[in-house]
Amino acid sequence: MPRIITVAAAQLGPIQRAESRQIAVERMIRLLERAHVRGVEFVVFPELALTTFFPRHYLEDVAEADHWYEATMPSDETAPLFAAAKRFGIGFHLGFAEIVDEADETGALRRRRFNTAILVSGKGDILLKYRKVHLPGHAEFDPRRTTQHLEKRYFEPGNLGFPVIRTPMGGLSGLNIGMMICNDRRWPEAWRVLGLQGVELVALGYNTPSTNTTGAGFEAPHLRVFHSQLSIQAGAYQNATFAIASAKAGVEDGNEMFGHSIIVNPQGEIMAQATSWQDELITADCDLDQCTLGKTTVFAFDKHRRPEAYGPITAQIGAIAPAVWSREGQILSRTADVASRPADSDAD
Ligand code: CDT
Repeated sequence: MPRIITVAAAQLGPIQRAESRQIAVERMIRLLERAHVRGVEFVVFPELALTTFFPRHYLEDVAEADHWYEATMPSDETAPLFAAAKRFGIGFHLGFAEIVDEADETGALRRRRFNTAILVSGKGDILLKYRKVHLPGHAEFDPRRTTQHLEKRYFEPGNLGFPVIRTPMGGLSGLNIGMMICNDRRWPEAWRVLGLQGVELVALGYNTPSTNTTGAGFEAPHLRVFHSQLSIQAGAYQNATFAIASAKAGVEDGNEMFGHSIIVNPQGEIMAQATSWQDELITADCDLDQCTLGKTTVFAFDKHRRPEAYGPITAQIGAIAPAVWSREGQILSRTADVASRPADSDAD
């Protein structure tokens, strides 16, 4: 029996700062209706799908931003989305800002804020939660930037690792689904941690500006799309998994985001791609048995991985300068840390 699941990326056009969650949820329900007509069983919505990408807005007091976060899920405002998905029997991945009173690593109970995504079954059950690990941007107002990117101000790094769950979805009795959020897709470490749990389908949402907003130099917009897709295609191929990447697109609060949502197969090929900057549903039939070739041959991890050679991946953060060659054949001592960088350096 082939293991085929019909999936969709539900790209969202811009959600302006003044727009309510209710409007965003209504738009998502319209996309679910279209998904239902097309026989879709699993839908991926973008990162921070319920609001504008608010980390572009600086607020002196972080608590002033609390209205952009969700304290419960589902809430009164998001319950209609859950109800619609349940009515159609469609599972979904949803990104949102989470606020919670939770103990930290020291045991202290405090208010915490995360950039979060949940995986919801076609019956409306929350199956898995992920909190974004790689937070780009900066924590303080940066006057050099054309647009702020204050994820480090508004969120803590995720504390749930990169989880994968085996779950029924659509007509399948079990498949391995993992999650990541936006900037995570650029980090091979994130993909590999999912790969090491046998992931077959990676769900990820993103909000990526079309232009480099750091003020640090020119970056061609087409290359920013290329880098996004390069990362997703490489991650899918190197871990023999499908990936559904769903964007927020278009001009939001005066800032353009590039869309280009894609669905990728385990060979790294793009199966479907969004072509608008609006709400758009792209779909693909994913035969999960296509994961088997990569997982049992070139990326049979149990046969070929050499973790004894990968120590620096987890032992260090920044790059360390290599030993220096000399004509006398002596290896001179290592020099300074080449990763020296401003404490609050940007990523976007
Ligand atoms: N939301 C998010 O993580 N955006 C970042 C912007 C950096 S652009 C190089 C991203 O990685 O897409």
